[in-house]
Amino acid sequence: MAPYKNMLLPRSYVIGALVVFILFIVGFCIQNIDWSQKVVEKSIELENCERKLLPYTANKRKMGLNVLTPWLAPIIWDGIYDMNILDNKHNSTRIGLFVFAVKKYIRFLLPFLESAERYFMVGHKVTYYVFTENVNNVVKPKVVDGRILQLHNVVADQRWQDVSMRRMDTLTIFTKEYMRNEIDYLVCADVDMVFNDHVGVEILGDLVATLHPAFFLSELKSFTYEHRRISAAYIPKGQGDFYYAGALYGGKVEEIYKLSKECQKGIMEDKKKGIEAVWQEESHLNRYLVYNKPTKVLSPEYLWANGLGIEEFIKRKRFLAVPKKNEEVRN
Ligand code: 4GW
Ligand code: MN
Repeated sequence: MAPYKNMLLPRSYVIGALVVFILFIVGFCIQNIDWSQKVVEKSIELENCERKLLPYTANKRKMGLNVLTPWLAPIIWDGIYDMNILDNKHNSTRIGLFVFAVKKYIRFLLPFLESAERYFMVGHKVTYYVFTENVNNVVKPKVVDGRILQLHNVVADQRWQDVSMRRMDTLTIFTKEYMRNEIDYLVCADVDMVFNDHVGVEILGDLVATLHPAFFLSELKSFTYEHRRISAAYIPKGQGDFYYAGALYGGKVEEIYKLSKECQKGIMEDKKKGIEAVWQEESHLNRYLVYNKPTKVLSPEYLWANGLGIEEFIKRKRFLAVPKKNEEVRN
């Protein structure tokens, strides 16, 4: 055995030297590759793609254009799902749509509901949960068979910020028990919107949030999170993934119960201190979603406002803000 052992030593030297030599050559080649040229080539390659590569900023592709979050939740863009499969999967799913139309915002309700009849969860079991301060004044739309319109009374708060935030309190109450017997998923929306294209069961998930149209191409540092430590909505600088909108989110009833309970708790804690988060319940929602990651994220196709975001990437404007004049809506 001894002679073999002696022979192995020089052979491993030779192999070692070879490896070093190869690494040297590879290193030399890599050094000579023009990486910026590679990016250009990739862009040309992708020229015929529907969503082109954005110019690189700090060498990072814009997060909002991805189809997966870093924690592997899908980001829903047109074309990434198969409607037939999903419609079949959800053939007995019951879906709720929660909306507030208080004071002057009652004017948005009819167009909102009529457009929902046309585009929202068509062919599925839908219950509308409408909250207003005077249910007798509501002009009801014609609702297709299998869909239910429920009108509920709610206090009309004086300050608009409180009207908007009251949605969290109301959600807590209704998702705790009442809604559990009636629906599987709940979608919560602003009323100053119209459905403008298909919005179906592809948006359903345990916990679903929507990318805010003004921030889906922005860097983390420009998100308008609540950064004051004193607020319950506080998000430390450098933390967070996306800036989500308060105008559309949803999930399983149990998940919306947990979400609204936590946000409502934060709103009340702030009130006791005499403060209010910078974007009211949207700030609390964003904080919740930093620590409870959504299982599905909706692209801004599902929440668009003309003139607010960069349109280049938006193929379908499915849920569209209705332009409003201050004097028409201010209470
Ligand atoms: C300013 O005078 C107001 S009034 C701001 C909100 C107001 C308001 C909001 C209201 O008087 N009645 C009302 O039902 N809301 C609800 O809160 C409604 O569902 C509305 O879509 C939601 C959020 O308010 P917003 O749509 O005005 O918020 P942004 O401007 O962020 O879309
Ligand atoms: Mn709105």
